[in-house]
Amino acid sequence: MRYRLRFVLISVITITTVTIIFNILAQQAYLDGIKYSPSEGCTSQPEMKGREISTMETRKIRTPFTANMLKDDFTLFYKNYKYADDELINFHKYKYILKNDLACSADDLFLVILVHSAPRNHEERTAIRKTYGSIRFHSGVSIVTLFVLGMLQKREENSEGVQKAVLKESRRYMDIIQGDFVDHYRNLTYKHVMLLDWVTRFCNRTKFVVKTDDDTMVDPFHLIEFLLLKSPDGQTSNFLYCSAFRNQGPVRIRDDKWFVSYSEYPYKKYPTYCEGFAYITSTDVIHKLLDASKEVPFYWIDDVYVTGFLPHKIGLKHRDMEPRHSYNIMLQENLSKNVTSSIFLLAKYPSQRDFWNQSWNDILTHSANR
Ligand SMILES: *[C@@H]1O[C@H](CO)[C@@H](O)[C@H](O)[C@H]1NC(C)=O
Ligand SMILES: *[C@@H]1O[C@H](CO)[C@@H](O)[C@H](O)[C@H]1NC(C)=O
Ligand SMILES: *[C@@H]1O[C@H](CO)[C@@H](O)[C@H](O)[C@H]1NC(C)=O
Ligand SMILES: *[C@@H]1O[C@H](CO)[C@@H](O)[C@H](O)[C@H]1NC(C)=O
Ligand SMILES: CC(=O)N[C@H]1CO[C@H](CO)[C@@H](O)[C@@H]1O
Repeated sequence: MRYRLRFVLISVITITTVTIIFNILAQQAYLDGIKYSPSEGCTSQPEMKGREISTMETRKIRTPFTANMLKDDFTLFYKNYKYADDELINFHKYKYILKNDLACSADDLFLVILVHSAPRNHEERTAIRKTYGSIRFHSGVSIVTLFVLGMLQKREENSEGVQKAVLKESRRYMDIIQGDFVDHYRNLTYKHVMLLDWVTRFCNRTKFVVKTDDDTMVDPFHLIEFLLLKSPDGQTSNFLYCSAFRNQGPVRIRDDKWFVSYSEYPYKKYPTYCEGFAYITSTDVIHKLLDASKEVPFYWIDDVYVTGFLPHKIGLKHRDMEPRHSYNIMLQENLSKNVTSSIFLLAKYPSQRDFWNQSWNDILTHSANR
């Protein structure tokens, strides 16, 4: 009897000790993760470290680690809105270098296509202007295509020359919206929320808004017909149409460009969000998303922030792309007659970009008179 008691006692003490040591080690490993993650999160841009470390350090205090956070309870991320104190994301204090609000003055404005672009991507913008961007009117409604840019940092190569060229481009085409923040992939959420701000302030007469990237071709004929079918008078509301990602989580591979550390985002899953190449919304959704952004703390992956957290906060459901009105990869075998089944054609790689002009010709041949 006494032996058995002693055995139980020793077991309990051993287990407790092991548990305590394990916890200390785990905690230490987590803190190490925080200490080193800032530089690892942006290896390709060492000169940007300054600001990044400071955001990380505040996050360290903001999100004390508990095992609970590894679960899927991502609402905790944005429920904590006393930390929603970013001048741009939460207070919308955008300084527009280029505003071009006259672009929205058409009486029957139906659709605005807003294209994320970078200051140096002059060629991509030219290619868009020469193809789908040249279509201003179809089936009795007006369309306008504009580009959304940030600024190069002064110390970047030829930054002044590039900025001069951007200003010249804007004078000539009047289709550039530029904010004064640094154009960088870690700053895309600034660009994206600025887009919401711009539509709300300067372009709220449009019925629909499309957000896309400058490596994606839009079939404007298909797009207009599709939207007119859904809503002949354009009075649709709560419409958010995209290729929705469900049950996805952050990339945890350290060398990946999109690596997210546990201190930046301690949960396993994201809410449902849209694939980045494009989404289509009714204009009321843009206003509602902008409003929701007042209370959702900054998160650097813009698709997750704008098409994930914000819709989730206001209870807006994504409408999945329908089979004959979705997207495809810009490849030979997907072109010709097959272009008619897609609204968007993606050219992420140079080998796909080679088909840019052919895609447009195929759209003009097979889709313009559908
Ligand atoms: C993002 O923009 C801000 C404001 O311009 C800038 O201070 C910061 O360095 C930028 N971040 C990155 C990673 O470029
Ligand atoms: C557009 O702006 C006007 C004036 O600010 C406002 O009255 C109207 O409600 C806005 N439209 C929408 C759809 O929010
Ligand atoms: C359309 O796509 C199908 C399936 O990928 C392919 O077999 C066919 O050859 C394509 N048609 C044209 C005209 O390119
Ligand atoms: C694509 O077409 C435009 C004019 O429509 C032309 O200026 C450009 O050189 C063409 N690009 C290629 C790669 O053929
Ligand atoms: C819809 C369709 O046919 N998509 C095709 C585009 O091209 C790639 C590569 O050949 C195919 O895998 C897709 O199925």
